[in-house]
Amino acid sequence: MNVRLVLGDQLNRDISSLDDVNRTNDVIMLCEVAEEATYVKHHQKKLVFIFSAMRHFAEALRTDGFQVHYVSIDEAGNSGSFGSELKRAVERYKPDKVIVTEASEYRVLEDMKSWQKTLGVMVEIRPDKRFLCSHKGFKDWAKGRKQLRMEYFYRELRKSYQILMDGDSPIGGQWNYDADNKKPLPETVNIPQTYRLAPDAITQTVIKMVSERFLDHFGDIDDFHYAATRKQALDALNQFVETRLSLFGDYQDAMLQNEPWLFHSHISLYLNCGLLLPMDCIKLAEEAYHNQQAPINAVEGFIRQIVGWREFVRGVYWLYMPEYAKRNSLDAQRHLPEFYWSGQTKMNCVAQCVKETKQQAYAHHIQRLMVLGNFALLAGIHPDEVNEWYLLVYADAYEWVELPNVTGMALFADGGLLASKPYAASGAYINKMSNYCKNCHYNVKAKYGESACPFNYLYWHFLI
Ligand code: FAD
Ligand code: DLZ
Ligand code: SF4
Repeated sequence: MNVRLVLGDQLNRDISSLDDVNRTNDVIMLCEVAEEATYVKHHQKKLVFIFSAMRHFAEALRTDGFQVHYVSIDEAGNSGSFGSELKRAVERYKPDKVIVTEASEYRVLEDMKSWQKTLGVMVEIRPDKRFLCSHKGFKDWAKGRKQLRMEYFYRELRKSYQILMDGDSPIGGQWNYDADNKKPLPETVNIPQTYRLAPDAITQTVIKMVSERFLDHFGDIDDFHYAATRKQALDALNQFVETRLSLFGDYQDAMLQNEPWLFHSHISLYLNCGLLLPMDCIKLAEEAYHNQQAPINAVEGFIRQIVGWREFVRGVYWLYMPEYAKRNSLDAQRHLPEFYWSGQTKMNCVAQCVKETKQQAYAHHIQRLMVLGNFALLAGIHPDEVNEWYLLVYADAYEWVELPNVTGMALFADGGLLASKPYAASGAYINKMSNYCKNCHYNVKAKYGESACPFNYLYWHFLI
């Protein structure tokens, strides 16, 4: 018999560790462990989401007749780490083999590689098939290139998977419609609701446990409304395609006070923990284009995020780790200001983005990049402190995707491996793309003096 360990971000029946699972002989193991919950103090909503999704996944496996060994975090005897929990399971089941899918993060994969020796049983580590590009595929693509640019990588994947293609040419005649995707959002536009699901009994139990046990972690726990199963995540994806995809492109970069969700998909947390697969999203979006439900700039824009950026940042992460995590090419040395936790700042844009992050464990891309990331870049905050913040505050954050986005895209701390230039901007950009400045203590037009917008003088200081 085999013990098959499924990690909290591998919650999919097509995960390679379950490929040849045997209902009678094998045991599928999931464990909630203190080490994962606290190595950074994850947002309370993120913990509720992961533990609830893990418990729902285990229940679905049991209903399907699999033998499941589930260790909850509050179970007596829980030893607190993947390695020590596996040790207990190996002592109990005496398996021929432990089978796992490679961890998505360097830290955990390194740990996995030591298990065969420490457990004294064969540990088979299988590749993660959930991405469109394998580690080797990315390495081969990157080999010999002077610069790695997402756009060229994205085109290759579109061609090889025939996504939005008409033979060898991109549908619509252009590879990229980004120039059409930078519209500010008029305050009169009707914004559809995001997906909302009332917590069921499993989620309610988890909410209670997290609120008692992880009280000192950042974030609001009330009003939890995320999906916890694959079916629910597919419902959330469908709702996006039906109600928001058509305007996703137009308003992708827009920000509006008290409107955290806008026309984004809000599915990254599901994709990153396995409830959704990239092809689920790509197929539905392509269908929406062919059924004339959504225009090409929206569909291409959405697909580029998943086929382009998501795969590209993973490739960069695995190509350059572990050295990548130490990069600080601009020698940024300041500490992260307290207002990243409290939201107490007179800069309205920052206060709004921190408030929404605290409430939802979510902020959309431009809030993360051009407000919170931009400030950290301009103010010269040390990448370690910025990375820790991003890794713990967002429900979709795992190091493989968080680190390149922060160190590479937001902070330019990798010296240009991921992005061609720093995403540095003054208050004028934030004013163009949002209505935050209207309600701000500072004057976005002023460049110096008491009332000047801090983004303005920090921007000029940064350039100098
Ligand atoms: P949408 O805007 O609807 O985009 C659709 C999907 O495309 C997303 O669900 C996501 O899977 C993918 N995607 C879009 N942009 C990126 C990107 N740059 N990198 C990887 N995938 C992308 N994304 C994470 O999943 N986890 C993170 O920890 C994370 N940290 C970030 C930190 C910074 C500083 C920045 C600038 C971006 C970060 N992103 C991260 C990327 C992006 O902001 C989120 O994926 C997105 O906001 C999630 O919301 P959504 O599902 O509504 O995305
Ligand atoms: C994010 C997370 C958290 C908070 N807790 C657990 C856990 O208790 N058990 C588990 O299997 N996975 C958890 N995860 C997801 C893991 O951090 C993720 O699978 C690894 O980081 C992948 O490298
Ligand atoms: Fe942000 Fe400056 Fe606008 Fe205030 S004035 S909201 S600080 S960009």
